Amino acid sequence: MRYGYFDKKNKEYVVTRPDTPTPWINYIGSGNYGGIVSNTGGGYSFHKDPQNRRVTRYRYNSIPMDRPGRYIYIRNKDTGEYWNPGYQPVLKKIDSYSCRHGMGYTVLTGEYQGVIGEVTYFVPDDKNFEIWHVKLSNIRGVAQKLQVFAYSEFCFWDAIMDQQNVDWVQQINQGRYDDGIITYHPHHITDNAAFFATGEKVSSFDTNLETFIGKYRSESNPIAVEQGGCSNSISRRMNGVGAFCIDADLGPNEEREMVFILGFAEERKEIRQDIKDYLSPNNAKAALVRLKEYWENYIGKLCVDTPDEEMNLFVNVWNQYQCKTTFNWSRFVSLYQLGLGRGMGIRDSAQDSLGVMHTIPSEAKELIIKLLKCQFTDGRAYHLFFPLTGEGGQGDAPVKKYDWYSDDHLWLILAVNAYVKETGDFKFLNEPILYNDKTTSETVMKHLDRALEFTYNNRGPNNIALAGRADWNDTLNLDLGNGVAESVFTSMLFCRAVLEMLELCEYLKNNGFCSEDSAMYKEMSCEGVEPCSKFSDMYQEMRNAINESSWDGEWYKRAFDDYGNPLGSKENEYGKIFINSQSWAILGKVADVEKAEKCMESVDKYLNSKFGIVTMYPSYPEYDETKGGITTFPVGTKENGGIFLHTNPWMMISETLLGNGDKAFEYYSQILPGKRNDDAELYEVEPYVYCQNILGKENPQFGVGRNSWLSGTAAWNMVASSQHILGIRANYDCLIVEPCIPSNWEGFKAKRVFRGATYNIEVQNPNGVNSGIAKITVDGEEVTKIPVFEAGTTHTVIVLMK
Ligand code: IFM
Repeated sequence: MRYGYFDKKNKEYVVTRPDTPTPWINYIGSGNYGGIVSNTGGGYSFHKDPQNRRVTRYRYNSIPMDRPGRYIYIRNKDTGEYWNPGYQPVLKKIDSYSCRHGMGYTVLTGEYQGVIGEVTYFVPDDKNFEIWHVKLSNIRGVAQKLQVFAYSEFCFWDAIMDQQNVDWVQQINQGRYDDGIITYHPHHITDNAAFFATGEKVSSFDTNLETFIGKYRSESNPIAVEQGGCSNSISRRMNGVGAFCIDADLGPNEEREMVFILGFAEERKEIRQDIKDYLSPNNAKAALVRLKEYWENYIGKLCVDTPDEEMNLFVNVWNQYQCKTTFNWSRFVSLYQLGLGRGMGIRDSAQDSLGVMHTIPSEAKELIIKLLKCQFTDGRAYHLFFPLTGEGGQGDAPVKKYDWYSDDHLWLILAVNAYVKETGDFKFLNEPILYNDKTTSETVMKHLDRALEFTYNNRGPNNIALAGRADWNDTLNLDLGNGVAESVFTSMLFCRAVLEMLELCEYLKNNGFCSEDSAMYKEMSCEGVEPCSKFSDMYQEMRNAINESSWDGEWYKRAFDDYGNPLGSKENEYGKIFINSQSWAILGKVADVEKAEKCMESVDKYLNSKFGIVTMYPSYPEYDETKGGITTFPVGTKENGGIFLHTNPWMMISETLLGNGDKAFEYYSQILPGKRNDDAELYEVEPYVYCQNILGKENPQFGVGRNSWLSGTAAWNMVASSQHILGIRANYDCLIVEPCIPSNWEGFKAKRVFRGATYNIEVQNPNGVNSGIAKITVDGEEVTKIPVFEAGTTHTVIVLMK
């Protein structure tokens, strides 16, 4: 069954019935103030940090699900009937309903008894507040006496404390009202406040939740709405609400617009001044136009026209949009990750930066700097950090012998290299950055060097990387205290990272960047050993060690446990084969061609399924402490044999590196969320963004998706599709176009903005090949390399495949 459709022209997903199998959400805001809005108006808001600056509440794990939210109630004064444009929370069957999720905004529209209510939620101009623009239309030829109630339930800013220390929180919360502005703050805080405001004439208001709803009622039937007015309550204890009642009588066919503003103020005396330009409906609408322009510009750096409509839709709009959201919020705050405790993941954010590099590289750089500051002086890194304070943390995996994850620091190399290739900003490599001890500072390049050294210095009995608490797979917890468990995946990631360092150093050396007085050069050469040979030796050594210890005949093993036993081997009863040690054998250039092809065949044979490639097979049936978290999941779930989508683009890239464009595209296509639009009853999650996991082929609920939005799937699918299938990627001194496409494509077109210049690219595939280039012309001249052009210029690139 379908619950909606893509409106391609307006770049919106339109939900056409409110009872979606899970809340289908959107994000508003740009990474500072913002929040989540579901297709029925459910969700919550926060300022910079969902743990420490929560603005409104949300009840997870609760039925009725998806409450509370940003609610507009429309009440008919004559009949006393009331309803919501978004259906929740009153659940009145309305005459029509739609939810339009666009980039950075959501519009809920409902119609009931001749009144159309429309509410648009968005954050204007990256401010610390959000606008709810409400439009009421009386489409009947008779006057209607109406009231609008606007409602949001405040949260104590520390969202953990809000649930844990009710005794304290409920004694100190204070709600106040002053001429259209409700403020909410703890008693002892004199500057900050959360607020809810309107420019309309307020008939009545409430700041106390119990008064607005009634102690034994719910958001479905608040006493204030039922009675047709609020009580002007001032909350001196208990729970807070921002609630307004506005009279909105409409003549025949008359319309009325109004604006509500919900936000967080660092200085509460400045709220009125801060919001004054946004309170009028016209100004609010103008801000929405600016927001749409921002997003057009954001996605406009890459635009493709391929024979596959779904690919176009995702590369051009939805995948790019999702990448910005993962870039903003890592794995911190969604309807599945609660914005509590977890913070921004170091490995996650480093990977997320890859998905936005082509469009906002300077913001990516800022994030990368924060990540480098999370590194210890020995090269490893915190597992996560909190955006408000920049403080780091170590995550949840059990600590036995080691307290570090084996992979976090290595991803930084991929992120920095991608940044330099996109921008040509080599100076960045020489910038000093503090370590997390806040006193030692070294260049970016040295930070990366130290990351490699950490893994190199922490190898186990097979001379490959120790596993630590876990690697990319948070749930593979092999360290039991012996300290010998090893990760084949991390070893392969190390190979990839060291090759990227080598590539970078060779470029620097050959292009005069490594002068004797360059700080980074001096810092990196170790006891007189020149960096390029150092990295080349490190790579060879690790590659040999992996091949000697971990080749299993048809695929690579995944790890060795703390007793030295392999995981991901044909000698195992369960967990015989894992996906990541096959794809990364290719990404890390560990496998020779013969082994690489065997790995790919084995993945296709044992792991692939119609909804995507599972992480491993067969799944572990029971808990096993030698493997840890992975065996806490039932068979076919998440890391235990589920389709953990983040891993699938690594397979796509691997196939392209072997020249298999048909297979790469098959893997790409089979997990495109849009392809599940007509199958939403089974899939359950939003068809416009990737989810993190789909229950795998061994699970009785095979095909059900979960944990939508915040997943490395977004960035890596962006990389796989645009940089490897379509083959358009940045390099230090040129743009590369090296497609690996389905053989039945006659070609494709693309526009790519690179360092400010626009490249209009046409790829021609007259002989129906997957890969291989016969000729490239730029502005009519044959070239071997597509040059960097002056910003502001436009160029035509024609790539003729063999
Ligand atoms: O790699 C991790 C990620 O950091 C958080 N979510 C789960 C992934 C796989 O375990």
